Amino acid sequence: MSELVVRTAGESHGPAVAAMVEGLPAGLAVDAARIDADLARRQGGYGRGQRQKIESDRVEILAGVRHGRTLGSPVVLVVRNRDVRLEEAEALTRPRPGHADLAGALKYLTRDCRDVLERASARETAGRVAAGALAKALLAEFDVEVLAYVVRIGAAEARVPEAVAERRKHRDQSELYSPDPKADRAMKAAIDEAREAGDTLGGVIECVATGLAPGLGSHVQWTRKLDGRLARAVMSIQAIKGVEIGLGFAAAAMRGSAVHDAIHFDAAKRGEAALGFTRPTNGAGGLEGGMTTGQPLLLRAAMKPISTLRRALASVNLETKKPEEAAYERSDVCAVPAASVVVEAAVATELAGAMIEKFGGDSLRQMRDSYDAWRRAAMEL
Ligand code: EPS
Repeated sequence: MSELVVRTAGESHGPAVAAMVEGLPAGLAVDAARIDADLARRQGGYGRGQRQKIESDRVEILAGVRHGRTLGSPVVLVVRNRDVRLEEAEALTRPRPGHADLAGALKYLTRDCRDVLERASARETAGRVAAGALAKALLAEFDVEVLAYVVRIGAAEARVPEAVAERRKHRDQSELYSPDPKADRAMKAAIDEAREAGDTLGGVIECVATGLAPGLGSHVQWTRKLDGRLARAVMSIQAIKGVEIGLGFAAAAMRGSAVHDAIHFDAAKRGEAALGFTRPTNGAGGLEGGMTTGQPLLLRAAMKPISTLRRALASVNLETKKPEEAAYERSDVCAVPAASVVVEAAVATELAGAMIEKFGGDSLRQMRDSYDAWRRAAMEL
């Protein structure tokens, strides 16, 4: 079975962040400018701190690509850091509640939390976003589009337009990466207030993927269920504390008749992703039995407020074991917009993996033939 594997490496203030992407078919066009555009978006968004004024993330492609196309061998992507000071940086001995500091120090038997926080830092997500751009390029070959945007910052909520194209248009013009221009002012105000109070703010990200063939993922083994795999990919993003698909938690308070999506058939829609099967609602968020239904995939992620607080919480000095305030390091006030770019990359990576598992071959040509053959057979059902 073909498999897509993405791994990252690198410390926040080390020389670079890297990603290795193994399992892409040969022949996929790789456009460094497209990767850089996502890297730039990840660096942006209202609420970011001083670090992003230092960095200017650009991808270097070190392996797996020739004449602008993948070779089928592992692709290695590198983003060099500018703020390199891993060796000189001071020890951090007053763990920040909410960061990986204390759990990591105890795990690795050290009093210097820096040994842990440098890798735990969300800087790592530059690697996931670079890899995700390749996944999006593969999905685009099959008319699959993945889009993530910010629907909540603190108490400020966005209204999500019906049309995905409208969501994209507004998101691309918004400093908050929100799909609702009317929400931006309240979101910005909430971030400004948190900043002034020496505090931080979280929010909610929504991700939609359209054009997915039905039957991606699998019901046969829990490790292969696509909902579980998406949840893992998104939950593992720094500061994400909740993931829901479709109605998610709201479904728990509703009756089955209001939750599940009736099935209809419309021969005029035979050529669409869902092969003519239509649903008046999408409470399932495009997944049933761990497989795609052909409806848009809809996922939401809850991000907690960043744990580095200028008005620090109580902590303990690991050297003295005496109470002291947690360390304060330069950080962001709100990184929900940036995290939305990471969610988009993580979802795209899982979906590209599911496509490769079902249709993959050594080359993109072979993958396309396999996809077309499956569609033809499904239409004959
Ligand atoms: C982070 C702290 C900040 C963030 C960083 C994540 O970095 P610094 O300590 O250098 O100011 O800016 O995120 C990034 C560097 C990035 O590129 O996303 C943390 O402690 O997790």
